[in-house]
Amino acid sequence: MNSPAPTQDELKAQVARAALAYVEPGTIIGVGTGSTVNKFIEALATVKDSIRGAVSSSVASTERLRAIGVPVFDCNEVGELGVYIDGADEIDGHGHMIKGGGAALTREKIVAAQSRRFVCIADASKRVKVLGAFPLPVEVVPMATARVIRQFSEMGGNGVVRLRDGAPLVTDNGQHIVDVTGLRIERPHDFEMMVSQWPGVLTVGVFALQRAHVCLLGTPGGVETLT
Ligand code: ABF
Repeated sequence: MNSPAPTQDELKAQVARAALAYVEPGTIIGVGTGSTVNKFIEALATVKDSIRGAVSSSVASTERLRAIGVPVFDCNEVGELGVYIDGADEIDGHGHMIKGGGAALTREKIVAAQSRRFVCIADASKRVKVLGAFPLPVEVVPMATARVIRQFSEMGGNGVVRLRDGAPLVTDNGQHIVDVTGLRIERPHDFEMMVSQWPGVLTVGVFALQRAHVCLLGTPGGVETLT
């Protein structure tokens, strides 16, 4: 009798373990945010003494890293990192991603930019042909949210301010998140460059400039390595 198909949680754990192969001994690694990354941090605990430490992309990941005894460094204390391990909400065939479902997109993009190789870990549900089905997160200075929402509506997008407990979510950087539905992002690089220029936009959750160089995709048939 065939074994049952792996759950999404098992697929996440699968790719999280596979990502350990990209962790170079004696180095400081970049660590992202989200449930798949949480599985990676759990797996990292088994090799934590082999690395010097980590640079984290969120308060949440910092707490988890410290809980397993991994020293956490500030971006400004370290030079270029060898590898950045992070999840995604969507990833296309070129390594372009939508990120920010976990509201950590700004620090994720900063750490990714300081890393030589971005290894994305995701279950197969994240793989898309064209970005945009997932509501695009955009981190915005609060005074600019209404204007940014109007700009997205001019391109057919529908932006709403992300709430937590009935009030606007406040990010680790003290800003708000606008989630935009109704977009079909066929030219991610151009889209990222355009929206990043809008006054009040801190970070748009399209990662094309900081695309993934390697994607470890968890599938029922095992881990697919896409480069
Ligand atoms: C994080 O990973 C976010 O940018 C992205 O939203 C999230 C994906 O979350 P999960 O791994 O929980 O699906 O880097």
